[in-house]
Amino acid sequence: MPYFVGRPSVFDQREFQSYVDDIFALGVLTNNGKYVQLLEAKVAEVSGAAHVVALSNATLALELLLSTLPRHSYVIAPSYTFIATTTAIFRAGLRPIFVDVTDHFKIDLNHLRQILADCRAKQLHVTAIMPVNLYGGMDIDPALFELATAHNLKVFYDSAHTLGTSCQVYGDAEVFSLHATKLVNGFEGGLVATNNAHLAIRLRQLRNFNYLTPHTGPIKNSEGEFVPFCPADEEQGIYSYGTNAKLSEIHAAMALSNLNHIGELIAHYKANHERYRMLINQRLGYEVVQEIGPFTNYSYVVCRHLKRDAILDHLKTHEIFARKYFYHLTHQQFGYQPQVPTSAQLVQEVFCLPTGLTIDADDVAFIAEQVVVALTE
Ligand code: T4K
Repeated sequence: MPYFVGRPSVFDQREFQSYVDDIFALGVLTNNGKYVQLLEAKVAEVSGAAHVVALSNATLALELLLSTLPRHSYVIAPSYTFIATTTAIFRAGLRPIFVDVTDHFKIDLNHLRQILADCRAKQLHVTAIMPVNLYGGMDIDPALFELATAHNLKVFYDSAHTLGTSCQVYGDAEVFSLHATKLVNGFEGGLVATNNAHLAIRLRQLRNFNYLTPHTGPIKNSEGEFVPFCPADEEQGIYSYGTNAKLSEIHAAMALSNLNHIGELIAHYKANHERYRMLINQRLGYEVVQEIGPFTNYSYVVCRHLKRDAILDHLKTHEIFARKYFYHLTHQQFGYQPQVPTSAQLVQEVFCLPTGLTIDADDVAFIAEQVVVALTE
């Protein structure tokens, strides 16, 4: 049987089916229905966020979040990420500056300091840092926040991989993905988690064509000033252009039925991760399967080896479809040439092994054995 990295995890199909029956009985299929609201409340509970806004996918969630920044300003983000991160910056009308990452996939703070100094010297209008919490692990070095505060920058996290990793929201906002290949599968879907009420209301409008609805009414910002995006007389007015980034009820129901079991999900992924580490690293005597912690949801089994491509070729002969996440540095697709040597090395060496609810201990043993064979024969 073939083994895939992204085979969706569905915790309890019957629970999902009961939600689907309820949705049809209610007759509300989209536009902020019961299951979108239940999902937002559950994510708020799990992530510790005061406000959660559900959207149709994480790429649009990132784009709309970034669109709240001044147009044409600069955002500092890693190039070593999925193309969605960089695409969202451009589509929001912003300009990226690419920062290198460490061997542990976190922003290289020395490079970040250098970039900030350069930007200051050139008087570039930088408005945000967007760290990417890759592979289930969090990039939460206090020095990162100190730099952001010192330069008056927002910190917007691309946390597409990390729902369930932390029960606290870091930075100004975090964006989670509910794509079918993620730990919490909603077929598709994205979430913005934030403690900023104003930002949450803004995103609720943007996801719904920028309509002003009764519950988004006139509000004040943290300085107590009136925020002038609501026409004085009309609840149904449109502030300016928005888009349709709403999550449907079916997607929300799927995500909720999985999120209800987040503890069991993480336990399963963790057991797979630990077994892989034991069967590969201990056998070989060096680290192929990477440690992502201390804060992780174990959703990706990330490996690193100079012989990556040969390993993948061997695995394929046994119908094991490991993935190179990520193969291209995203800046290349937009014609940039930053100096990011560690990122350039990582894309040559990193690969991910199958995990998730469809992969059990016996599968892990078989796949691990093939990795060891590829490296020893
Ligand atoms: N930021 C970061 C850092 C991200 O990694 C992502 C997405 C985003 C932002 C944006 O999130 P979303 O807008 O997607 O919510 C996947 C996902 O499409 C994407 O969500 C994910 N990251 C990215 C890393 O990977 P592929 O290219 O792996 O998909 P695909 O179709 O090749 O599927 C992978 C494997 O999974 C296949 O070999 C078969 C298996 N599979 C997949 C699906 C969807 C199944 O067995 N069943 C399925 O339904 O993109």
